[in-house]
Amino acid sequence: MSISFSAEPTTRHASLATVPDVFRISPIAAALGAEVAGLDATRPLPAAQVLALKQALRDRHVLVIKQQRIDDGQFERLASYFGSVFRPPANVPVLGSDPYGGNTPDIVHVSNQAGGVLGHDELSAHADHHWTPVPSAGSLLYGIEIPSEGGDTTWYNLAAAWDALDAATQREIDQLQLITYNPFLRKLKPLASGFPLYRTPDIEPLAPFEVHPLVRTHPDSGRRILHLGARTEVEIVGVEPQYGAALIARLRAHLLQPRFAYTHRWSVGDIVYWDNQATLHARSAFDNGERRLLKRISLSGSRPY
Ligand SMILES: O=C(O)CCC(=O)C(=O)O
Ligand SMILES: [Fe+2]
Repeated sequence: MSISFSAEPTTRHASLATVPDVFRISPIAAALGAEVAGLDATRPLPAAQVLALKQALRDRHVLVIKQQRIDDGQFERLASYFGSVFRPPANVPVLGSDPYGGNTPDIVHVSNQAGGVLGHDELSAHADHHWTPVPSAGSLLYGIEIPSEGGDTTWYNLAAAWDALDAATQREIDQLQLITYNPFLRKLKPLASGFPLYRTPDIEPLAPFEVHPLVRTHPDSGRRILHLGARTEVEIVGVEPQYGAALIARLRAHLLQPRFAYTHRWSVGDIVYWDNQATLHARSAFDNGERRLLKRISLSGSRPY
């Protein structure tokens, strides 16, 4: 797929201040991802560009929009072409909630600096707001300060992970219901044993929680998606705990394979827009002596089915 709106050659090595004047979307040579050049988010987007971006997101799940320099209002306008800002229920804490519940800023500063969230440690693969009643459709991260090494973000293609399962496993899990417990609630109620990967009967369930299908249907493409985070506390509804824990461990080992992944090395000015319904993302650690700042907007979604 290559979508181009002009026969002009792409401007290469443009400085951050100049955006190449040819809009182009090119797939990245990986299991997911496409690079977007020639988009100018300082201005309203032409209809053809918005439609091309939506189609590319559906097909490639992750869009890397290069060479942007925008203010918060322009960032919010860009995000609003794709939906409204995600707002959690007041009793469901999420990233950036203050203090863990209610009041979540529309733009969250993901940074190891004062006022930022998520520090500098590695983050395991997750989908933003997976544990809420109506999870987020997608998120946008805008890279402003980037360390010289580390802090790379890896996305995993959960549609490809489902497709690659053997037919017997697909049949086994197709109708299962999953609870993904809220890790921000777990932080408020820590266990001596740390963060469990599977809730067993000896652990009191965190509330509120929501039941969603383990295999969801993508609302735009209709594709089946293995809707499971890498390390979040989960429970399959109505199955024997030992069986459930073993099945989840097997599915996690499957979906975290490099063949389903794309790792992004950030440049200042990148905006990555990804589909939380079809992907997980993880981050590598970086040196806390270096600065890292990305601004994030999450978009509201719909109930998984
Ligand atoms: O820091 C990153 O690269 C990703 C952080 C993250 O998980 C998020 O912003 O949703
Ligand atoms: Fe995230």
